[in-house]
Amino acid sequence: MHLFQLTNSCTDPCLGAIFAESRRDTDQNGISILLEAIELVSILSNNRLIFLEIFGVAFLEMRGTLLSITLVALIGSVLVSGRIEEMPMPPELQSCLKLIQTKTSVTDTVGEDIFFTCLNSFLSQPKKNDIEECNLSEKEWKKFERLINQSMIMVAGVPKPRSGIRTRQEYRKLTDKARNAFHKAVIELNKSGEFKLFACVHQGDVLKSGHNGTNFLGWHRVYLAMYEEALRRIDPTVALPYWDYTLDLELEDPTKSVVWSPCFMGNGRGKVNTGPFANWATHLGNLERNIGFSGSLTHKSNVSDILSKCRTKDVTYPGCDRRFVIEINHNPVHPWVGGAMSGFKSAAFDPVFFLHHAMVDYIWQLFRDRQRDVCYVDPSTDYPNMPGEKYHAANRTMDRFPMFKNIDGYASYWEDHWYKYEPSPTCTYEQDCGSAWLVCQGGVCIPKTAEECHINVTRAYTKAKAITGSGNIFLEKKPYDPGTALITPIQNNFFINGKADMKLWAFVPIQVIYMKPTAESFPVYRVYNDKLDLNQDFYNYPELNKFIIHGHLKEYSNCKRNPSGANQIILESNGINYLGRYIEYTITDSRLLVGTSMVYIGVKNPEFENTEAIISAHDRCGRMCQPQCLDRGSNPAKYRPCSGAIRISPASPKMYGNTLGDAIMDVWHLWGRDPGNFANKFELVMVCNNDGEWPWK
Ligand SMILES: [Cu+2]
Repeated sequence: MHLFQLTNSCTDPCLGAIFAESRRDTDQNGISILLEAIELVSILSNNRLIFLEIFGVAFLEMRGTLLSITLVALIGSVLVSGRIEEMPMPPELQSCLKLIQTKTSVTDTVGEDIFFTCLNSFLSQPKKNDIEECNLSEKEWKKFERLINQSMIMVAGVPKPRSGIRTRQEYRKLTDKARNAFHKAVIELNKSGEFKLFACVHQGDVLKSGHNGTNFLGWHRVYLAMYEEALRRIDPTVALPYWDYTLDLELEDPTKSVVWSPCFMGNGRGKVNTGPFANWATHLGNLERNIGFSGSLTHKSNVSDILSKCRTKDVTYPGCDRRFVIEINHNPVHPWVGGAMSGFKSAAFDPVFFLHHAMVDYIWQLFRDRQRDVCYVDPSTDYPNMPGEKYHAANRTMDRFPMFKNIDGYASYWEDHWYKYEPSPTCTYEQDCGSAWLVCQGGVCIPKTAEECHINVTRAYTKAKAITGSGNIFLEKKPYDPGTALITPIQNNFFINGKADMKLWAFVPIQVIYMKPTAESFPVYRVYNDKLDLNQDFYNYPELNKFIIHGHLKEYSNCKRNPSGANQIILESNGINYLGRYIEYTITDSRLLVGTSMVYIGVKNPEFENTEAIISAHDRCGRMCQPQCLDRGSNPAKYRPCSGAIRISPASPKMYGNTLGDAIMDVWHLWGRDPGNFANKFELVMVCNNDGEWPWK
């Protein structure tokens, strides 16, 4: 049943306005219910926000007979109790956010990174019905263990790879032939079912013992070496490439990188349907990505920060300063790729996972080389213990690799006998990047864009090199088009508890209120007496300046601004009592001091069981917005900071729609084609004001 709310915010009583609405809903059994608003009850109070609740007669149309069943007439007080309730932040998430808060602040660390780190460790906790896990049989796990044992030979107590040592190169440095061979091996691995086994290893206890601590580096090192060995059983010429995304950040828009083309990883947005891994699936459905909406790629400066340290304790979680922690630098790459990569339990189902982690391992290797050569520290024994943390203990058996202890991941035999790294490409004026896919510009290697995948890049490069001795000359950088970064909508996977179906979802309207970020100004001016006043941009009125909040929130270094003023606020819902994630964005106007916009965010439909979810929001620069909840009983409506965790029940009045269309119609009371007032009934508002305050107290 629908209830109707009217807002009367006029100073003059404007009670004449009567909105009625009639619509047809179809319930679960296919019985169509005609709801008609027949009466309007109004309350008037001076200069106050007034809600008029219209309650109708519901006619149940059944077998052709109209049966009048109910007349409900509830006259609400100013703000009736809604079906969305504020919840406290789940304690595990709260304590993680608190812990980080003591170590850093949102002026030093990008808020989204902090939230992502804590949210993922919270969502990775084993739950009672963990359908997100692979659920492999004992037989399959035995097979995996056999594969691992077959991967190595013990020589005088030292494990060595059966296929011998190899060299890992940057992904773009592979020749076309080598790259195709690598792709082919991954495809074969998938066909044999082994890829799935590997992807499923990155679940369960591994999420605890292989993340948020010292063992992160070692565990993933062993994991990658074994994965690489599995590829080499298929093709012994193959080595695992690393994806050096610091190169992609040299592009104005890293989402344009050739990595996201059919020549490399396939498309970066929506269902992966181009390239070598087209139409792949995860254990939960289609392989999907949404590159560039959330998170960030690690910048060269992050790498040099890490390399300024000598001891493992400074570069492993929790670390004294988060900037230097390799794991924390690695985290935002996951949501940057999005889709499967953004959930730790599904991440390894995207083949790019292994290239990302090879990069992480490469950075660690650079750190280890420096430890030995500059700091005189032995990296194989510099294993900090985390007091009170048993999963990361040096002598604990390594999860899924029982022949190793955690500390064995730090042993030097990996770099001595298993693999080496070819340094990431660099260039000079005379010497190009050594790859047809990289352009030398000002001594920096910049990747080509996805568009160039269609051109025979390699042939042109070889030709140019034959003539000039360097492939540099024909290489032009594409101008950055800031407009395009905003235009692709997000494809959600609509998974709830392992099943993808729109019918399982409901949509909650959320209001976003944003304030102008301090640094924005636009080249438009006021005119007086035929003269442009160049002192102040048109949108910056001095009388408004006092309202601008100078919070100096830390933002991503590669954060780009659109000269039109169009900005994006990205909202996310993550299930607490169900498994499901939904992302949506809204376009905001950063020319204005303050503005508002609306987002309809998907959550599990609460029809059968109350829905509990965490709603969070951030802008493209990674600055978090403050969730604010409606203060019940306030008049006019007041909002106060809250956790963003909400419980949604189907109780009256319903604050969500079963479809996006329903949700829009609930907010906007359309009279024919004319939009009516929107009912002021947002239970949750996201305030993005850059005030420098921590959103979670
Ligand atoms: Cu991992």
